[in-house]
Amino acid sequence: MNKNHRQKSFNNIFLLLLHRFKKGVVKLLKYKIIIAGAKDVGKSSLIARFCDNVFKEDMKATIGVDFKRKNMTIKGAHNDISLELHIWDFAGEEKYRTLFPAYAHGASAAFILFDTTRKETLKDIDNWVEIIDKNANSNIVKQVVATKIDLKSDREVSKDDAAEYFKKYDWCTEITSTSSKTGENVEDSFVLVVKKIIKNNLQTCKSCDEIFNKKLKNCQYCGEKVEVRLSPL
Ligand SMILES: Nc1nc2c(ncn2[C@@H]2O[C@H](COP(=O)(O)OP(=O)(O)O)[C@@H](O)[C@H]2O)c(=O)[nH]1
Ligand SMILES: [Mg+2]
Repeated sequence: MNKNHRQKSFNNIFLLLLHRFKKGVVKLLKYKIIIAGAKDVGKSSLIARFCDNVFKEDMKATIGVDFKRKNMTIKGAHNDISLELHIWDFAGEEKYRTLFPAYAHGASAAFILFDTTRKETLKDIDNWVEIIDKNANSNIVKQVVATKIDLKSDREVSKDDAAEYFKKYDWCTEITSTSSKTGENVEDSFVLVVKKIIKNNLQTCKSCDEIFNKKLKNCQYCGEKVEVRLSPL
């Protein structure tokens, strides 16, 4: 064995050990999530509650586009699955509408918000769904969120009204209801959506248990051919 060969074998053994050592340890996968909905429905407040666990009565209006990062770990069947979420906030104002397509581009999930205290905010949703369907990944997760449920006496849209309005969308099987003020159901809504992102985008290798992109036909870690796609959850 010459020096080069020895070095190569050493490198391979090192990589193998590194891979063994890393098994079961989380990998960071990055996904873009957008928050859509009319002005003042509570987009920025939902992000602030989820990312920083804060709520402001006098939340400043978003100008153009804003962006936050948040790491999240979901317990999978074999591994913990760690994700870095890139959460994009948007000003719901008409004057920024030309930016919508670029905003939706490359997103893996969209939260689509309406305000339970203002019936007219439902109408904006149809506009958003059209923009998202035209510009985002075809397997994007779309999640309708009913906001501000702490304002019980101001409520204009009941659960039944919302279910009736959204039944035209076959993807809309469940609507989540949140309060960014109390924090009710905020984290759970993100967990729900992130699990759907995982199901849509990732698979587990039956041979080495590693998690990798669903589009691949062979495991990117051990090379095993994919016969049946296994969900990481
Ligand atoms: N009571 C209550 N107020 C909320 C809630 N979410 C947002 N708000 C208020 O609604 C207003 C608009 O919220 P904001 O997040 O700026 O809406 P955006 O324009 O969609 O980003 C602000 O005054 C917030 O404090 C909520 O869950 N409960
Ligand atoms: Mg905002």
